[in-house]
Amino acid sequence: MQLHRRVAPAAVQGPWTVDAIQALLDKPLLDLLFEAQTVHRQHWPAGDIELATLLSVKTGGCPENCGYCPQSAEFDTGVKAEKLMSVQEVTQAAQAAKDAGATRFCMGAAWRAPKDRDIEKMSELITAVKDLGLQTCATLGMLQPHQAQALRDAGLDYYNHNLDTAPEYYQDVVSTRQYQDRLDTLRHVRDAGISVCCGGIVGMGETPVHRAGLIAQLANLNPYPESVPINSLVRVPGTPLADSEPVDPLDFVRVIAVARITMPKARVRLSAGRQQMGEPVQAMCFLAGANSIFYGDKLLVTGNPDVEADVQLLAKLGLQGTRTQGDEQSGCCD
Ligand code: SAM
Ligand code: DTB
Ligand code: SF4
Repeated sequence: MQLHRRVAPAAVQGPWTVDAIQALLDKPLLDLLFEAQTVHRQHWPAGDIELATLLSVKTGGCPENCGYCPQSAEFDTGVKAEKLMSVQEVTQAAQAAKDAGATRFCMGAAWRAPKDRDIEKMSELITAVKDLGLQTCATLGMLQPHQAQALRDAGLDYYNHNLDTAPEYYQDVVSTRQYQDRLDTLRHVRDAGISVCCGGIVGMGETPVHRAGLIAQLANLNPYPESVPINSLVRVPGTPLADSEPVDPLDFVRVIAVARITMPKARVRLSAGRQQMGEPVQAMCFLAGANSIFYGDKLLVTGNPDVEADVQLLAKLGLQGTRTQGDEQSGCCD
């Protein structure tokens, strides 16, 4: 007969080996959830959730070939290339997001790497959104150091640039750039004094070791990201990954839990894929330590639960949109 024993949370510190992360992923699920929730409550107020709204400000026609992405010009997904949105259009969307309760507004552009004139136009958008009293985030592809500095000067709070998977699986997913390109941009963003939003995707045919490898990369960034979006692949017809095996929801929950344990002060965001998840799985993700969601009827080009459904879900779970300006309450990433 097995004796009952107390499950103490592991000491939370890096650097993390892939093996140590794999061992966390392999724990009995309820032990893992208990540990993640314990770490969560040591670092974050219970019941607090960040609501971040996304807007695709420049859609489609991207020259990269990321196998998951409906916006690549290489794949026939029905997404049409559009021009960069105007300041007025973006401000209107940002004000609506704020009125609905969002505190962070993230602007996405389907670029491989913006040109300097794109940075100038993005700077106008960022300043306009910041002036509404929202936290600003942008995801525009690879940046050079002077471009990161210009975005910071315009008022950019966060830059989203995902590592997406483990280094050894990356070339199976995208061949038009290298993992090191991603790491270089993350360094430029950090050096410019912009907070880092960096995560990945689960469900692209990766193995559990690749999942551990992704978390190790994220947790060993020094410092680790202030925001960690964990996406469940949205399988878009026409993309090379459209027929990927759907991820077991409990395995997705495990990834959230391990992100929470290894990056205790990060906002761990339950990101793409919520529409396919259902309320019980989302509730388990929050139990595992997720404390942020994308909030609004659309992600970039695919759907997201509508605002009414999310308001109801949060009420059922006793979660409240954060009223603070973000992560400063806990002083992220010692
Ligand atoms: N073009 C920029 C780049 O790739 O860095 C920014 C936009 S890109 C759409 C931002 C992130 O969205 C990707 O890194 C990926 O993690 C996520 N993403 C894109 N398509 C997705 C999908 N079908 N399912 C889940 N996440 C996705
Ligand atoms: C992130 O990690 N997920 C968001 C955001 N950062 C930019 C994007 C999800 C995209 C899902 C598919 C789409 O709508 O294009
Ligand atoms: Fe382009 Fe970004 Fe989509 Fe890759 S993920 S194809 S870089 S928009």
